[in-house]
Amino acid sequence: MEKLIITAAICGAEVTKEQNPAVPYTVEEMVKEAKAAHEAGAAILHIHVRKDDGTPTQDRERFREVMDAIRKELPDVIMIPSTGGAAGMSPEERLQPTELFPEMATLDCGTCNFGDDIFDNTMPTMRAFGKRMLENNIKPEYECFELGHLDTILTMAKKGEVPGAPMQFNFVLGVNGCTPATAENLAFFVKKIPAGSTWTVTGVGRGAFPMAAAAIPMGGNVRVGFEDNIYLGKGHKAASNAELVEKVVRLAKELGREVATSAEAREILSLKPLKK
Ligand code: KMH
Ligand code: ZN
Repeated sequence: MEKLIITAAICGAEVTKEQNPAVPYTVEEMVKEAKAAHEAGAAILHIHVRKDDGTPTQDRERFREVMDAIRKELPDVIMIPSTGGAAGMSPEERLQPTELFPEMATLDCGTCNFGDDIFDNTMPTMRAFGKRMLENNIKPEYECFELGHLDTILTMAKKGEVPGAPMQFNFVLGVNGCTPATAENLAFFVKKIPAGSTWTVTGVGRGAFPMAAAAIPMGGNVRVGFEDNIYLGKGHKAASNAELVEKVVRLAKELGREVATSAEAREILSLKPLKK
């Protein structure tokens, strides 16, 4: 079995310092959380950015500032900026980080409820995002919140509207209003992906560690972080993203699976070695 790739989603667009004071907003806070999460075992960082007051933004220059600052400290880490942004943002706004030519970026695979909001990903939006990623040579991480999202993106890949094999999927399970985080649902998603693909599971809220524990022996990869969950255990808030990553590393150790470095993750994901 390949080594386990752990992704840390360190700030997201929705979670706030009111919910957990350790959620990073400023560039300095982002670098500190990124560094500690990477040192704990995260080969990948999923990046959203905030203004200093916590407002989510997809501003290209804020992404540049944050990603350059992280890159300075972590020369090997894989960064996957978000093109999802926050619910309600326009497609043009959301696409800005792709102008920085990251090696990967998220591509959300369909519209869904997102708590009380609608996370809007129409077919024309997804075609535009796929076109941009083809043009800018960006490997998408295909975010699937519902089973229909997976079917949609596989059809688009067949038509050449989005980058094709080898595809990397992230099954985001447990968002309020979307597919629940159960082992049964996860297994169903995994069964549907083409051979040669790689996949990650993100369990939201209390689904975070059960989904990690399910994915590790299945050969899948795991995302954790404040974007998805702020608790280390029932009623116990994590003091950092690193604590969430450390818990996944402990689970992997108990289950006998080694954790991948960023260089190993780059190979597993068929990314080119980083130019330095
Ligand atoms: N913030 C969510 C509405 C992504 O990063 O591509 C969407 C999201 C997905 O976080
Ligand atoms: Zn995200």
